[in-house]
Amino acid sequence: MHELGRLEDLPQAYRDELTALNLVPLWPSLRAVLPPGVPTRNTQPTHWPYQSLRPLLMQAGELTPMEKAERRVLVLANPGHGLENMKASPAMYLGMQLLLPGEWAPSHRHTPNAVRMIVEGEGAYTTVDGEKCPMERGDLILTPTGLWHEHGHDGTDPVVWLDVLDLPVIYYAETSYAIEGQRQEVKPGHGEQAYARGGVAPTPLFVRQNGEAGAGAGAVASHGGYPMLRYPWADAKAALQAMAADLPGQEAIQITYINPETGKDAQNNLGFYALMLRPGQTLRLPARSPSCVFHQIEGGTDVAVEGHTFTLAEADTCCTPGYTAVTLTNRSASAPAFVFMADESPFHRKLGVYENRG
Ligand code: 1HN
Repeated sequence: MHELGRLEDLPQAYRDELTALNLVPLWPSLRAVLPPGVPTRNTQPTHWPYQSLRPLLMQAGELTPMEKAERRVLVLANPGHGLENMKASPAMYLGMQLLLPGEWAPSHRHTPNAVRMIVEGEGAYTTVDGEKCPMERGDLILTPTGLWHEHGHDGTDPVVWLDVLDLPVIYYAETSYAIEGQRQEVKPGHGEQAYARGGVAPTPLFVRQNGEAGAGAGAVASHGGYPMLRYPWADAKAALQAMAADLPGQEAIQITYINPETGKDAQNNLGFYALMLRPGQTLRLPARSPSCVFHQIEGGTDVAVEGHTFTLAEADTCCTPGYTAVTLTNRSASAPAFVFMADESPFHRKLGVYENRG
């Protein structure tokens, strides 16, 4: 690719005239916005060890009462995007949130889509669109766009969870806003009960036709098209273990968190997955366009990317840029490792730019 003209090559008077009319010449910037072969990525491989951030999060619990925080969160910010921009990657926001016993995070709803991955503690719950979801280690709880949500804590010890939001892209599109609300009335019914067994779905007296979604027709709340809000870790782990036992020759033991009525990704813009690495296993993930986030649920994993190797201990989180292969190695020779993953695949597919380069 040959070099194009620079801004400095143009007479200052001409540049001033352009500026005065809100005009910009393309050619000095063309190569920057369309680099050859692979995009420029600001996302730096970044590791957030839980043991180093936890004391600071607990300190936030002493320094800042809930009334002054609303959501008491330390944001996991990627230095490549500028810490103040609160991005782990172009489309992903990550935060570690602390709720202390007896505290309550008031009800609101907003345009960004959120999920919580529960990291530590017992006794807290989040109520989403009237469904009370208990929070236990490893559970994934959805807060899809527009649904009311609030958090409470009836237990005795601090509860911490990882928030994953598509906030950067919703904010970029100038579509991010919130509405404050009243405490929700809890309604009966739990999606994780109605959809607890694979291959069968609730059917309110033959309302369901072949291939037609039935949720919302009475037996279970549809929550605006998101009938399953809580994905218990016990069930996800059991699915991974059953698959590993059933297919001893299969390399990748991975599940996708899906909407059980549509079979599609559980949420609009971000994809959520869990992986099991057999004892001692090394698994190479292909170079794909989306950035990824890895969070260690159980065990320990080495994450190798672009010459860095992050040693993930339990509750550690890291992120990797797109278009880059990632190699995961279970550090234990005797126990499996379980990793939660989030990525930008649904967003890339919607944009029509999703790539798997192998
Ligand atoms: C939010 O609503 C929560 O509800 C957590 O717990 C983090 C970050 C940005 C915007 C909204 C919550 C958030 C958030």
